[in-house]
Amino acid sequence: ARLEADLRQALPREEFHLHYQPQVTDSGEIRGVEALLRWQHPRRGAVSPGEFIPLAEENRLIVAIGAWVLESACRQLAAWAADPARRHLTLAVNVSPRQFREVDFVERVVAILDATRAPAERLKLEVTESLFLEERDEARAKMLRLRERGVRFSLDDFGTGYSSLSYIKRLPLDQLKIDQSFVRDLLVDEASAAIVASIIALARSLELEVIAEGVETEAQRDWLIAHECHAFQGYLFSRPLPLEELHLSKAC
Ligand code: G
Ligand code: G
Ligand code: MN
Ligand code: NA
Repeated sequence: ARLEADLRQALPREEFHLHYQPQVTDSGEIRGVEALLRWQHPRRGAVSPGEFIPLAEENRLIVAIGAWVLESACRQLAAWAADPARRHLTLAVNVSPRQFREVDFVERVVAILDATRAPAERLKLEVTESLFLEERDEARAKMLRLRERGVRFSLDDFGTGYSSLSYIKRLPLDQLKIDQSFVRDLLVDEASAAIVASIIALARSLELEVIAEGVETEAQRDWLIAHECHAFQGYLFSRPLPLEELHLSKAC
């Protein structure tokens, strides 16, 4: 309850900030970054989003927090668009189901794109399979409207949910993001390796991009390359970092 009261104050007190984690290719080229929310609590210090996002979802604070994240990210995207060394970068933003299901979610995103003049085609919204457990046709309709405006979609934590493959085929997705739990166990667990290989094959057959998250070792990266996954995110390349510490222009 205490944490919840503090969370209500966090936006007006400007205690949130974003970290950014690079998304790289085989050759080490940075294609984009994922924005990850951080809360610097005045007494507790850094509180993990794994702890406060579920709380924010329960009490709907996620709607205001999510709008702040989107607006901050889009401002960054607009700044990069004006910089020849960075204008190619995509920016991935996590959107929680609760936030996405708001009736005016599409209008909010469009208003933020208009206000910040961020290039919509470089904005990638990360949604999870849980979004499609209920009201899936509404969710799909919203995705289609945003896609018309140029926004891209990535299916985050893929493989951990229950989405039916026939439904996924009907969604306007651009990318599948292989969940880090499978990547972690790739070399020690045959079932995880088989799941990762299937996701890569599924992405190819649906003509979607595929990215592996949570890549921590060269051996994991090499296995992924051998199985035709060529985009990665993880500690092997970089931790999520504050903007000032990101080195976006050079390969890592
Ligand atoms: O960055 P970290 O690994 O601690 O993130 C933990 C969880 O919080 C992840 O599931 C991540 O998707 C989620 N998360 C991080 N930033 C955001 C955000 O801006 N919005 C939402 N909805 N979830 C986020
Ligand atoms: O759910 P989502 O995929 O948005 O969450 C991403 C989370 O994974 C972030 O909290 C981020 O800090 C974390 N993360 C990023 N790279 C790695 C990694 O290589 N290993 C581990 N264990 N976590 C990672
Ligand atoms: Mn994510
Ligand atoms: Na994920």
